[in-house]
Amino acid sequence: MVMTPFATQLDLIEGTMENPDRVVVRHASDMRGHYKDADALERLVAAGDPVHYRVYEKAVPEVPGQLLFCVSILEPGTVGREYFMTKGHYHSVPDTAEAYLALHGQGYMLMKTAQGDCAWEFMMRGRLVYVPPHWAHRSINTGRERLVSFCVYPAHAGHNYGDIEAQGFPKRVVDQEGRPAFV
Ligand code: S6P
Ligand code: ZN
Repeated sequence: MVMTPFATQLDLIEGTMENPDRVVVRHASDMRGHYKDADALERLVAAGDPVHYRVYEKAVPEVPGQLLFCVSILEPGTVGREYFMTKGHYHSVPDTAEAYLALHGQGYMLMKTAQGDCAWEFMMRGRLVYVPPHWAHRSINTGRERLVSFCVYPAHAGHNYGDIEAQGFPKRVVDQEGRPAFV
């Protein structure tokens, strides 16, 4: 049976999707273990546990040949000196790539491989970051406004968060006198 074509409407500045099938909302409390300054994160949780990021998706069958796409909004802010970021993940099917188109705000895509390579790419409106297969990826908002991006990836890719929870990334991105520094 063939699938029926569909369309959806995105707001490229707000980073929202009309009639999403899934909305992932991650609060500060969902980010435990990811920031160096755990006490600063707990202060943020106690002060109201604000939303860190939201991801809007349409559901498609998660099988080879299909594409999943999403629009996401990462709020600005810092935990200690570290900029707000996503958890980050490898794909469960490691040989699957992902393309990220930045729509609003400024930040970085931080990437790493299991072999110890580390790379980052700047994100601003109109910049497309290509995350090749086998690279874990995390987005980081280093600006003062929301970082909004659109992503697309093979629908069977899946998410592997465990390896990042266990090992983190080789670099942290911190505010040094108002500018992002990779430490
Ligand atoms: C999925 C894609 C994005 C992220 C989203 C949130 O492969 O990379 O949809 O899921 O940016 O990040 P994370 O690390 O919490 O899934
Ligand atoms: Zn991904």
